[in-house]
Amino acid sequence: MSDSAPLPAGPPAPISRLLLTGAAGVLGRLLRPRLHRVCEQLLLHDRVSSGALAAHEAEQVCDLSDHAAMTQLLQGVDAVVHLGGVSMESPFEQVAASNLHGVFNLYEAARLSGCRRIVFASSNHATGCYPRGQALSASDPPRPDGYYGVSKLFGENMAQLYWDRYGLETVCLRIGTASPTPEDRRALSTWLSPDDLERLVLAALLAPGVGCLTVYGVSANSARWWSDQGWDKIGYRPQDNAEAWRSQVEGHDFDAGSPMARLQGGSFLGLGPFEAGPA
Ligand code: NAI
Ligand code: 15L
Repeated sequence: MSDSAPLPAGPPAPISRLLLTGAAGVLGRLLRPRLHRVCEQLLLHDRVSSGALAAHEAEQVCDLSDHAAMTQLLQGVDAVVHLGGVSMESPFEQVAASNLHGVFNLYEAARLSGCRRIVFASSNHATGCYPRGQALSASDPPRPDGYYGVSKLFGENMAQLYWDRYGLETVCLRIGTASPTPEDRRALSTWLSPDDLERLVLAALLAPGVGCLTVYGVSANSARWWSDQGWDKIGYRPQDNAEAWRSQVEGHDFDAGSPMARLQGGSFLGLGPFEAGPA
């Protein structure tokens, strides 16, 4: 975070036009009905249609990698919840198109349109190569567990650049495992409940004067690895705790000693490399 950046001015609440990218995805569908109370119009974006629209909704379908379409999409947008993109470890070209070029297009379009705030869905996979159990804060050096994690760090760096140079505010959320309930042992540490996801995203959207900030996005899990650094700046107070599911899920884990069991990134450590080569 920079102290010398231009004076912050978050989006006025309610926000006139809020853009939700990745609206057709898992988290997009979850957040869509929870965002309308903070905006006058919710503009849904994805590369596929998000279905029938409510009165306060509009939609534009285009690819994040289409520079001209993204420039047009951002016209009149006050704030963005950016969920769109490749959401799991994948071959580099796929990650690059959506999460590198797509993020560049989003930030350039936001700068040109005068958009004030982006809430960027980063990921815990930015630090997925740390051992399980190691306490981390967003100030610790990154240790991405794949191209996907690297792409989220690219997004976090774009956020810092566009704050320092252009005064565009971003809250980067290093989301853990957002799901209805925790489903395995790892999620006892990484789980983010749907209600806490809503609390986190609304806090990141509406808090005044955030500048550029990166926080972990996780519920109040007793077993969580990640610090609450930055939560006070946006007023995020998680209410849920995965511990309530311990007896059902703690037996569900990867083979002991495997990278998936040893490292925080879990299953992503079992994906890739994607090109054939020497064993
Ligand atoms: P998802 O894969 O269900 O949704 C992503 C959406 O982005 C999809 O609807 C897809 O069509 C769209 N998309 C992908 N590439 C695109 C492109 N080039 N142009 C336009 N649209 C494109 O992912 P999910 O689970 O909803 O996650 C949302 C965001 O949160 C992602 O950025 C993901 O990396 C991040 N995240 C999610 C976590 C989780 O637990 N679900 C954890 C950490 C981060
Ligand atoms: C992510 O970044 C993914 O988008 C999501 O599908 C989950 O796998 C999550 O991380 C996780 O680490 O559990």
